Order: sequence, then structure tokens, then C-alpha cells
Amino acid sequence: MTVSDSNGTVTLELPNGASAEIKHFGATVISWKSAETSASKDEIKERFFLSSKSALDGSKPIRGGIPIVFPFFGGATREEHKPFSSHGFARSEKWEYAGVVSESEENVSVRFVLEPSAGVAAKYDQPFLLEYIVTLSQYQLATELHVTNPATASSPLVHQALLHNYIAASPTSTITISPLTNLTYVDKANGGVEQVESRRLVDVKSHTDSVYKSAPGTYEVRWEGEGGGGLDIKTSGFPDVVVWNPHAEVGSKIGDLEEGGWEKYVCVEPGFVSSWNTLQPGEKWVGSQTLIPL
Ligand code: TA6
Repeated sequence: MTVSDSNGTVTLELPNGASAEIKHFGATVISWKSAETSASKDEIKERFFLSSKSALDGSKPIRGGIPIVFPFFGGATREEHKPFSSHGFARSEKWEYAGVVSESEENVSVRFVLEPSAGVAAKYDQPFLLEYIVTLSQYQLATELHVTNPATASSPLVHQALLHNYIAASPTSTITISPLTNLTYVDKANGGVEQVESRRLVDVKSHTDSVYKSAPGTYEVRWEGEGGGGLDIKTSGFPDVVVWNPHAEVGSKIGDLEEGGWEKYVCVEPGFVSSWNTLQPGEKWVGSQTLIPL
């Protein structure tokens, strides 16, 4: 097991070849390489999409991997969030790397911390403490977001949070996500109307931007054809899940998304986004996910 921290990137490596890279900027995981759980298919593969046009120098949020969305999802609607651009500031701040939490031949955990920087504090008077624990295991990756309200006076922290996973998967025409049947979702790709999901397997054959409420917390993402495969996502603390693929119609207008990039991933994003979480002083909320390749 090795852990290195250089040029703003923490790299984790295990003896079986699994690895992960996390930028201090946004605490964004930008790479996770792992074999499948099955011993018969032990090829080490990259599991995340990272746009070749993404800025990695801290000038813009990273387009790929797992950007962290906090304290709000989408555009700001609450007054205190209005100074910030979409999905909030956590993905655009430099986090402190707080070191190794635990390590063995089979897994390694590291911790990142974000407290209000001078830039954030100038626009947002709410105290907060974010901790992010990334655990690389031989055949899975787990990430855990802790949100604490460290205030001592009566000042509630009202927030949302989401892990914006860009899962490497293609071709887009064969990707399915389940089980989402019978869930209510906000169909942002169609004017934000509320729908009830009737499909057993949700596909992303056209522009998809759906916010599923009261979701089950465990998801199966599958794709077929050459390079076919899958990923299971097990979550806790996140009541919602977002499925997003922009296709060419929207993707071609995203400046830092490489040409044809929308054919190479699907975003399946556990979140606390369809309502607000309120933390009283001293309270903490934890949202976590484990990604398991098949
Ligand atoms: O999570 C889906 C979404 O909110 C989409 O609406 C979408 O445009 C996307 O995230 C990417 O947002 P970004 O701000 O990173 O361009």
C-alpha cells in the first residue's frame, strides 16, 4: 500500500493494482482504477470519466470523477447561496489533506477537510465543517461526506449535498439504471415536470436529467457490448439520486466537456437534494457511497 501527496494530488495504490487519485481542489476523486470483483475478470480498468478538456489547475470545477456538491444542488434558490455559482462552492475550494485514517494490504482510507476559507466566509456567514473520507479497497471504492454545524450559538446550517459520480460507461445507448420504478422524479430535461417512473430499467438514450426522490439507496448501473460491464452503488444518508447524461444537444454546449464525451459516461449521483437538511449547532450529517464494479 502506498500513499503519496504531490502536486496537489493524493494518490492511493494497493498491491493488487487498484489505485485512486484525489485532487486537493474540490477533494475531487479524478481516477479510480480497479479490477472487477470476479476473479475470472481481473483486468484493472479506469472506472471514472474525466474530460480531457477539464481544467485541473483549480480555475474551474473538475469535469469528471466525483465532484462534491455542497451546500446546494443546481442553481441557488436560498438567499445565502446566491453569491455562489451552480452546485455551490465545495467543488471549487482547495481542501486540506488531513492524512491517512487507516491502512492495510487490502484497503487504505484518507481524509480531507474543508472549513470556510476567507473567500467563502466573505460571502457566507454560516460556519460549517466538511470532512471527506475516501477508502480504496481491492475491489471497491467508498466515499463518505460528513457535514457538521460547528456553531455554538443558535445558528442552523441548512444544506444539500450530492456526490456527482461520472461513471465511465459506453455506449450510452445500452446503459441502464435500476431499480427506480414507481419513484417520483423531477424531469429537468423536460421543463422540470414531475413524473412517475414506469420503466423497470431506466436508460439514457436521449438527454436525461432526472432527480428521483425517496430512492432506494442501492443502484445497479449496467451497459452492454464491447467493454460492457456494470457498477453497483450502495449508499446511506442520501434520500435521492440523480441520473444525468447531456447527449450532444446539451453536451456540445458544455465548454469543458470533450467532443463526444457524453458517449463515454453516465452520471448516477446520490444526493440530499429534493429537500433541505437542517443541522442545529453541534449536529452532524453523514452521506456515504460504496462503488462496486462488476
Ligand atoms: O446533476 C445533474 C446536473 O445538475 C445537470 O443539470 C447538469 O447540467 C450537471 O449537473 C452538470 O452541472 P455543471 O455545473 O457541472 O455543469
